[in-house]
This record gives sequence, structure tokens and C-alpha cells, in this order.
Amino acid sequence: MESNMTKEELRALIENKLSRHYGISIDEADRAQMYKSCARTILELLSEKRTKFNQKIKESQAKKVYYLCMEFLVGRSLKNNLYNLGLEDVFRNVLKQWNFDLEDLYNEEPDPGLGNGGLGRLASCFMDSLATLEYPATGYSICYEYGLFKQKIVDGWQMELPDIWLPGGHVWLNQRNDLVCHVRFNGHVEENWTDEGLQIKHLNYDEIEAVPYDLMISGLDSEGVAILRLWRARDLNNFDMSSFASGDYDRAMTEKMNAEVICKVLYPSDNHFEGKTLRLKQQYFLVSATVQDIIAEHLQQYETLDNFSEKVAIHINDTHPALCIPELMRILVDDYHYSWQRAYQLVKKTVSYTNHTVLSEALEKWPEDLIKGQLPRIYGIMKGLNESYCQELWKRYPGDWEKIERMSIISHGQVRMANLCVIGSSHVNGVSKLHSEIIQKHIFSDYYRLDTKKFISVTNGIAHRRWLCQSNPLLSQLLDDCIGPDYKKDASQLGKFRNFYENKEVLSRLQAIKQANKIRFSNQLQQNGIVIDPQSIFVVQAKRLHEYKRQLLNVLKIISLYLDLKDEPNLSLPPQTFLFAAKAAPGYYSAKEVIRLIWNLSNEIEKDATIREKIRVVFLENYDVTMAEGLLPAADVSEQISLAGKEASGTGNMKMMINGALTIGTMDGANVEIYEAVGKENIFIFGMTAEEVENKWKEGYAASSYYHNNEKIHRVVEYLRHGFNGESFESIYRYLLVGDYGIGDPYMCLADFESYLDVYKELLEAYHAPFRWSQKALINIAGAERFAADRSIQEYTNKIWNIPTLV
Ligand code: 26W
Repeated sequence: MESNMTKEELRALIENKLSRHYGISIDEADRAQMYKSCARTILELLSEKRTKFNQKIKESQAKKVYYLCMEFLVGRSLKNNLYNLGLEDVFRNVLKQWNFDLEDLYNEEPDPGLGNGGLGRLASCFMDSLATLEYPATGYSICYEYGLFKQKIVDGWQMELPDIWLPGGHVWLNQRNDLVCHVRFNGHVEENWTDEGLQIKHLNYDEIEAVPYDLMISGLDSEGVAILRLWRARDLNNFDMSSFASGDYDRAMTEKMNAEVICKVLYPSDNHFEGKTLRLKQQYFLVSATVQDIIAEHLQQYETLDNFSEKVAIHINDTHPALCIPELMRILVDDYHYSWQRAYQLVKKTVSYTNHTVLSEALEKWPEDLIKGQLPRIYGIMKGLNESYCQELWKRYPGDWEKIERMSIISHGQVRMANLCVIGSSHVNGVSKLHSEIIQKHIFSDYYRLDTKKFISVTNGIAHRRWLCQSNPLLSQLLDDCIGPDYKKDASQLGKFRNFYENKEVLSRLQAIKQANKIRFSNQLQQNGIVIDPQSIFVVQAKRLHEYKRQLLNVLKIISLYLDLKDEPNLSLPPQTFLFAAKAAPGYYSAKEVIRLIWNLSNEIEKDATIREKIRVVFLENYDVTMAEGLLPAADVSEQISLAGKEASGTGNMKMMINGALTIGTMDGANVEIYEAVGKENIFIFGMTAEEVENKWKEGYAASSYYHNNEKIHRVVEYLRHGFNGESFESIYRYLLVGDYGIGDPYMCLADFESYLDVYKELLEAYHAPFRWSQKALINIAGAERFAADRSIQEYTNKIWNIPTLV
């Protein structure tokens, strides 16, 4: 939607910001000042819009959704807001007259890395949809001072540098001193029976301030503005004046720093639970401040909490904010004197939970003593919840101690957060059909049998406005020309693109667009001294580095092709560029080893002038949202090759699909639904199914049998064993064949290798027929209609949050 703002109006607004904040006029402004002045101009417009939207919500008394997540990977804001407000053209024109390029200003903005990967990016895509669909929504998270580390590769080894995003990112944050609240840690709990019943007091606690910073997210062509509220810890009181006065400055400062360290840095491990005290503090800090904030807002409007669950939906994104369940209990029982039973009912009706992973090492289990020490009152409440739940179970399953133990919240000195979430929620959902089936059948099977209706499935989706319209303007234009612009707000319209399946002009435009995006990305890389051939096939695997995602399997395939070419240099192969982008958790040694392997393979191939014409490997440093926006529209092939049953959904698969890449993948996560959407002709599926993987485990898996019995596997593994580029890869060789349990790699790379290679060869064949390939791409773009976050959000509002669609 085009806005009707005139150039004159915009000029005046920007000039006003330059003058107010810097005391300068246009001709004195540098890029950074201009970027911030544009940002402030947008904030002003968003605030006005938000005020109107708030008014409308208040009048309608609509139910509100509060989305809690330890991570939001928001990406840059300037472009997103300009696009959604329909202001890109007028800004571009005005800036041009002042000799500023809008693209340059976009690049002034740091990309806030307030998340690790899939979880945090999904949360941000959902905020975009909530705003566009005009639901009253607030996301809650922590304002980490340092986001996810910046990755640097030094001689193949990943190094981590701090992500300092606030100097450039702060401009988007609105500090709300009017909404500061207090969070209490440590101390002890005293219980006294009085005439009014049991009085519970939390004494000798340490208290810190939680200061909210709001980030506004505009919807497209809508009145909606969503708020992402980020909490920062502030310690105003704990300054030890007597130490300071007596000259002990260090001592005066330490306590203050200890408290503020809570929101210093995002934990960089994805899918791996570490059990650190500081992380527990972060979690409680987030939920305590958030629940207090939600309650205050509710009371201001309704003056009672009796209707809380009718007007409020609190969603916990994975188990990390699970402590909001006992925190809400605490406030209802201790501060508002609800009975335990009534409070529990309100909590269960208000809270819902999404599970995002089945990996056992990702499941959060906190030591009981740690929670008891850090959060004594919360601990007491969790014990209470556990006891009453076990009593209920005892009535239902008398004598079945084993089952009751499995389903309890606290057992063997550990507090199991996933169990707490299931017990304290109205609904539990998985993030793809397959994943939801797996959680019902495995990790939550006891609960599923007890209450089948509690469990549902909502397949993930992506913000197609960001991942198609903004990052691929050429494709967006083609779609406008073919099916009209309505798909921007209603992604189901994308399906109409199928009508152009036989249209040669559209298909050749599609091809030209992919080519242009590949050139655009190659040029971007060239600025960093990396040269790739935009005429080659771009084969992209971009995601966190994890064993289950099997970047290693991709490497084994490339080695196999490389060895083929070494044997037969004239082998007819279309030129291919294998692009890897991945951060490894800093302490994840084997993941870092895989990066080292990729980096060295890349160098080894570069040495051979003839081979590097045909295959080239590039490791892209420091993958983030901004890089993804350039890379994903340039992908020809999307690698989604996790071991079936392990990837909950995947969302990169959807982002590449909507940009016309073809998927080579296993029947895992949302790949299964991509397969259903496009049909077997338009996707390259290989490997074991989740069920076959399960059976293989039961049969007994031994990687070495593949090594001994399969010539191609043997050759590739031997190559690894001997090392190359002057480096040894003995550890990876051992990982593949021996592993921790003597049976080899638990993610079964070798078991899927042969079928992967076969299907990859089919893919190369298919690439030889460009017209057919374009048809397949077209079917993928059209088939992406069902992978929009808007559709996911409609399912959440209908099936989980019970919020009627606003009219
Ligand atoms: C406690 C450490 C930790 C940190 C992050 C455990 C688990 C996580 C996340 C839940 C992991 C994650 O991001 N999962 C991904 O979620 C995406 C959104 O639903 C899915 O698309 C991915 O398949 C899933 O891996």
C-alpha cells in the first residue's frame, strides 16, 4: 500500500529530527545521522498509529495475546517498517535529492542478534503477522546487551566476537520508565498461620529493577502495530554508599554489576541445555517482569482478575519461559489472595505452550536445589503444583508409580520444565504434522493418553512480506503482474501462480529473476573478496551447525563429487557452488570441527584450476538475518537433510521454497508438508523415513557396515581419514565410524549417504532442462501459500488462544 505522504511533508519531518537531535541541517548530516533521523521519523508515525490502534483495542475489549520467548531474531527494522507502511518510494526519492542512497542507510543499521536461530526467527515472523492481522499482541523478551556472537573464521576455526548492536539499534527502542517493575531473587520463605489463613512471606530477597524497552512492529496495509517489549536489568538501590564513601570504589560497584549482568548476553547454545545459574536468572527475570506487566495492564482496564483468562492469552515459546506458570500462581495466590484451586484454573486456562525440539539434550531439567536457592517462593509453588498433580494422577492410575513418576514435575532432584509446561497449559502444540505426531507418541505420550484434546499441531510459517516481498522485489513484481498484489496480505493467493505453469514468458522471467538474484548476491560477496560464479548452480545449506542437521552429510557428498572429478577431470558436471552458512555454539567442539572441514575442503578444491571451475565450496562467515535476505533468494537448491524425526519443522526450507529454490531433503519436519504441497515431481526426497530410522535403531545400527560394504562410502571416508590441505580429520573419521558408543555417528549419515547421492544426481539431471526446472520452481512458489506465518497465526488464534478474528 502506498502511503499518501508527500515529499514536502517527509522532508520537514526528517529536517526536524536532524535539528532536534543534532542541531544540524541537511547538508551537514552524515549517513549515521541520516539513518537515525529516518528511524525517528518512522517511530513518530508508528507511535501515532499505535495510539489509534490501542484506542480501538480498548473499546473492543478484545482478548490480548502475550508471546513470551527468550529469543526474538528481529532483523533490521528500517526496511521492514518502510515497506509495511508503504513509505519506501517517498523516502527513496527525498533521500536521493539529498544525495543519500536508501540502501546505504539500510546498511547503517545493525542486525540485532537477539536469538540463535529457528525459535527466535519464528517469534519475529509471528509478530509481523500479528501486527498485519490486527491482533492486539505484545512479544516479551530480554534486551540482551550483546546478541548472538559475531563469527569469524581464522584458519578454519570459528572464533566468537561480541555483537555490539545497541549503539546503532537503540534508536528503535523506547524506554518506558513508567512501567518499571521489580524482580526478587534469593532469600527465604516464611509461612505463618494467622486468622486470615496461611500467610506466606518472602524475606531477605535481592531485588532488581526490570526496565522495559519497546520496539514497534508495523503491519502491512493494516491499522495494527505490535509491540516487542524487551526487559533490561537495572540496579539503582544496591550501590554500597558506605564502601564508596570510605574509598572502596571497587566494592561499591561489584554488587551493582552482578545484578545487571542478567541481561548482558544471549546464551549461544541452540538445542543444548546447560543448566547455568545465570540462565535461570534470565528466565525468571523475563517471566516475573512480564507477568507483573500483563497483570497491571489487565487491572488498569478491568479492575479485576476474575476475567483474566477470558481477556488474556499467554504463550510460552518452548520451555524457556515456563516459570511464568508458577509466577502467575504466586501473584494470584500471594498478592491477590485467590485460592490455590482457583488460581490453578486461571493459569491453566490462560497459558499455552509450543514445543520446538525433541532432542533429549535440549530438554530443560533444573537441579531442584538451584531453584530452591535462587527462587524459594517459586520452588514452593512448583512443589505444591507437583503434589496436587501427583495426587490427581494417583486417583487416575492407582498404584502405577512408574507412570506417576514419569509425569511428575519434580523427580530425582530435578525440575522438568517440559512437564511443568504441559501440566500448566491449556494446549500444547508441535510445529509440523510429523513433529506433533512424534511428541504425542514419544515425549508426551502419557499426557496425550490422559488428555488427547490438549495436543494439537500448528505448522510453522514465515513472514512472506519480509522473505519474499522485501528480499526478492523482482519476484514480487512478477507475482504482482501475474496474480495481482493481494497475496501480500493473503498468502493463499499465491496458489494462483500455478495457472502460469505453461506460460513461457513467465517461466523465462522466473529464470531471469533467479539469475539476477544470484548476481546480486555474488556482487555482495565480491565486496568481501569472495568470488563465485553466478552461472553455477547455487546449492545452499544455511542453518545452525548441528550434528542432527547433517552438514557433514553434505560435505561427504561434495567429497564424492570431488573424487569423481579427480579420477576423471573431463566428467560432464554442471558448475556448482556449495554455499554453507552456519554458526556453531562456542562450546560445541564437533560442530566446530565440521566448519574446519568445510573450510579446508574449500581451500583444497581451490588449488585445482580445473576442478574449481566445476565445484566450489564457500563457507559464508557470520550468517544472520541480513545475510539470509540476500542469500536465500539466490538459492537454486535448498539442502534440508536432517535425520528424519529430528528437525521439528525447519523454516529456512520454506524461505527458499517461496523464492523458487528446489528442495533436496529427507522426510523430516515441514519437508513432509512441502512434499505434499508440491508433489514428488517438484522436490528431491531421499533417505530413511522417521519410522525407518526408529526401526534401524531397534535392529541395531553399525556405521562400519556401510563403510565396509559400500565402495563409494569407503572411498570418501578413507579420503577423510588421510586428511587433506595439510590437516587431519581423524576426529571426524572416528565420529563417523566409532562415535561415543562404538556404533558410529548417531545421526546415521552413512545410512542415508547412497540414496542422497543418487537423488542429488537426479537433481543435476533435472537442472539440465531449464524450462522444466523453472516449472518446478513455479510450483514451489505457488505451493508456499500454506507456509505463511499469517496462516500459522490464524491457527493459533482459532485453536489455541480462542481469539475471534477482528472485523
Ligand atoms: C536450552 C537450550 C535451547 C535453546 C534453544 C534448547 C532449545 C532451543 C530451541 C527451541 C531450538 C530451536 O530453535 N528449535 C527450532 O525451532 C524452529 C521453530 O519452531 C524449528 O523450525 C526448528 O526445526 C527447530 O530446530
